Amino acid sequence: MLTPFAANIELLTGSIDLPEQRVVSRTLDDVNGIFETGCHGSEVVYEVFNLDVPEINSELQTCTTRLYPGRVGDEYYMTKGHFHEVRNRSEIYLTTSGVGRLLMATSSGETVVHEMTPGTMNYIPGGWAHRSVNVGSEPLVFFAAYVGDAGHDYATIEKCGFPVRVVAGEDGPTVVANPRYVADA
Ligand code: S6P
Ligand code: ZN
Repeated sequence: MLTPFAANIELLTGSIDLPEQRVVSRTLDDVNGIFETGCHGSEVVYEVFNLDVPEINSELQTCTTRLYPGRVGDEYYMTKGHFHEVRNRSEIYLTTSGVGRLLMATSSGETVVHEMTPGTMNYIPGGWAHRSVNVGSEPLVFFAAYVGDAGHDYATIEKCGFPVRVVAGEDGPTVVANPRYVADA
């Protein structure tokens, strides 16, 4: 049985005050291939601060994501995106800073896009792949909690892409179809 724990999260940055955290940092090199155009370099696109607990379905994994502002071509910086390996595992996000879009898609291509602003709680039901996009000029920061044994399937998104992209249009962030998307047959 786990011992209860508490953490203090800096809402503007997503920093967590516990030493026992696992930090994942993704650079432009790491996310090359997710944008229409290639991207290279050691610039950090986003960081995830994870408070790991046992990967069992009676516990909840928690973490914060700090997604920096920036663009590759006309696309905003975004996360790689994933399905949960155990497909029916759900997740909630709570945005604490910045402005973004949460792209969600099923394996057959049904798509929902929701806004992320400070105070927004996004519920991601099981079966929906998810990717966050920073459409603002400050870091997009959000807290996430998800079922302990969910796991991450990145390969399907790497193979199929997402049905939509978010690009900088004349009137601001615009959701457009991704012609290179293929449904996961
Ligand atoms: C985990 C949750 C988030 C993402 C993070 C980075 O299930 O959805 O913590 O891991 O936002 O995105 P990605 O797609 O690189 O894991
Ligand atoms: Zn997830």
